[in-house]
Amino acid sequence: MSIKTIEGKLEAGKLRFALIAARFNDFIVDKLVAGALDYLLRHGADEKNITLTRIPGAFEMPVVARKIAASGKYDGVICLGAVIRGATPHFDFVATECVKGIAHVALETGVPVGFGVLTTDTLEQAIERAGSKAGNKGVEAAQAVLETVRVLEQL
Ligand code: INI
Repeated sequence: MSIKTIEGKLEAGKLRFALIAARFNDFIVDKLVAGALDYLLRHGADEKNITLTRIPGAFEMPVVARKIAASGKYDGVICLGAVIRGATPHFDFVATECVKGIAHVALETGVPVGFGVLTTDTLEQAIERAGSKAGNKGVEAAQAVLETVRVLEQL
C-alpha cells in the first residue's frame, strides 16, 4: 500500500520571514529571537529575507501580525513573546487576546503565523523554555512556520 503523503521540507531557500518580538520581558524574548534566527539561517534562509519588528507587548501582537501577514511581503510570520503570570488577572487577558488574535490572523490571511509566545506561571518556567532545559520555543515556532509554508505550497 502506498499512501500519497504531503510533507514540508525544512529548506528555507528564498522564503521571506517576518519575526515579531515583544519588548516586554525582553531578556526572555531575546533568547526566542536568537533561537528562531539561528534556526532559519541554519536551514538556508538568507538574512536579507528576514525582517524583525519589535513591538511593545504580546497584546499588540495580533494587530501587527495582521498587517505584516496581509502585506504579501512574507511567506511566514513568527511571533515571539513571553507572558508571565503576575498577581492579577492581567496575564489572562493579555495571553488570551494574543493567542486568539494570532490564530485569527493566520486563518484570515492564509499566511502561517507561528506562536512562539510563552505563557507561563513563573519566570523560571519561561527561562526553561527560552533555551535551557525545556528547549527554545522560538526555534519550535520557526520550524513550525517553515514546515507549514512548505506544506501549504503543495496543497
Ligand atoms: N506583555 C507581555 O508581552 N508579557 C507580559 O507578561 C505582560 N504582562 O504581564 O503584563 C504584558 N503586558 C503588556 C501588554 O502586552 C501591552 O503591551 C500593554 O497592556 C499595553 O497595551
